[in-house]
Amino acid sequence: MIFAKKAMLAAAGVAMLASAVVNAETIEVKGQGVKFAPEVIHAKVGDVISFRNMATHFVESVEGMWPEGAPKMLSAMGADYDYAVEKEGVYVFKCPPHWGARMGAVMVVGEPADLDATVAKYLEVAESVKEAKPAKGLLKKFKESGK
Ligand SMILES: [Cu+2]
Repeated sequence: MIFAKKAMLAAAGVAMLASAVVNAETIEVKGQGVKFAPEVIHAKVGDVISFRNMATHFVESVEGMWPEGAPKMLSAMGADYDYAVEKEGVYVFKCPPHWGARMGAVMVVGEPADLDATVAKYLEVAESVKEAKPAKGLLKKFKESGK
């Protein structure tokens, strides 16, 4: 009996996993001039962020603006790139060669309970770390977008 119950629980687990995969989406982010389109992304765990039209661009996580334990982003110059979303939270990434022109984006995964505090913390990082400064405008844009 115990074995049967375990097997049922395992089957239920597989079914849940399967439905999560079915609901997973591919979200396309394009390099457009010296911007990512879109610049504000809403995603969920299981989605894939698909970077396309990346000639002259690449993508990298912004230090200090990344959920703890989430895999970092780093693509090759000029290449398409797929990033599988594994963790809830707020992410900021950049195109390093065009970061001075603010080519980056803010991505929210799931519904983080500490969203406002995290955005406030990232804004502090943008104020204090020179390398992170271009994120300020993106985070403000994100706040204005109404989340
Ligand atoms: Cu770029």
